[in-house]
Amino acid sequence: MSAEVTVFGARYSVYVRAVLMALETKGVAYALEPVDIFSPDADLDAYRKLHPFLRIPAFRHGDFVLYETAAINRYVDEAFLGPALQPAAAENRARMTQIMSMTDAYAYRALVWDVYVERVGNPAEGKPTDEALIAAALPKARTYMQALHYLMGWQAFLAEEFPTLADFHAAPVFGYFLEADEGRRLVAEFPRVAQWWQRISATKAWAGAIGPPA
Ligand SMILES: N[C@@H](CCC(=O)N[C@@H](CS)C(=O)NCC(=O)O)C(=O)O
Repeated sequence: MSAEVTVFGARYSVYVRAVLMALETKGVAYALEPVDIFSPDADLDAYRKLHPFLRIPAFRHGDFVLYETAAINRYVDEAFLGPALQPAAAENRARMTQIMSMTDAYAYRALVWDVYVERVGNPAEGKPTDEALIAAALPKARTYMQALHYLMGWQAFLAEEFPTLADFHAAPVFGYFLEADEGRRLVAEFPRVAQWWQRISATKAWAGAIGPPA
């Protein structure tokens, strides 16, 4: 199947994974154009035209170029046929947006950078771990888990009975957080959230987004 859209970025990125999960669920064929934003050797001059803030992902559909994951994923849902990725009811739709915003503002840095990178990523690269960063991040991670537990209630997914953009925003953050012992211990304290992770990580969208093992 020839690609309908292009995603610029790399599969290791939380935000690229969120977009790939949306495309996989929607059934939109994509090409992933490599941009290694963290490589000191990367020549990012051309990429700056697509994303002036030099983050990944950027996205192109025909002549239409877009950046910012929440905007890209809403566009993917609304511009293509396939299953709905946003709730129809106003309350659930607002919850979805709330969870995406919470994940950006309060979870991404604490769970991915302060816990996963410090506990797992840095040692793997022979770099030291900053225990103070981890210690300061864990209460923030707990607040995020408590909020998700409360907001999702007894639904199968975070904002609905089916996966929505909220799940695609949160799942990649969990994927990294759960690689750390602290992450596994914390999530285990919230069975509804832990069961949600079992559900979302069993989807074809998640498998497609993370791709084959490196
Ligand atoms: N607000 C952006 C955030 C994207 C983002 O922070 N991506 C990370 C990778 S997961 C990145 O490009 N980081 C590069 C940097 O911080 O220099 C979005 O929603 O797409």
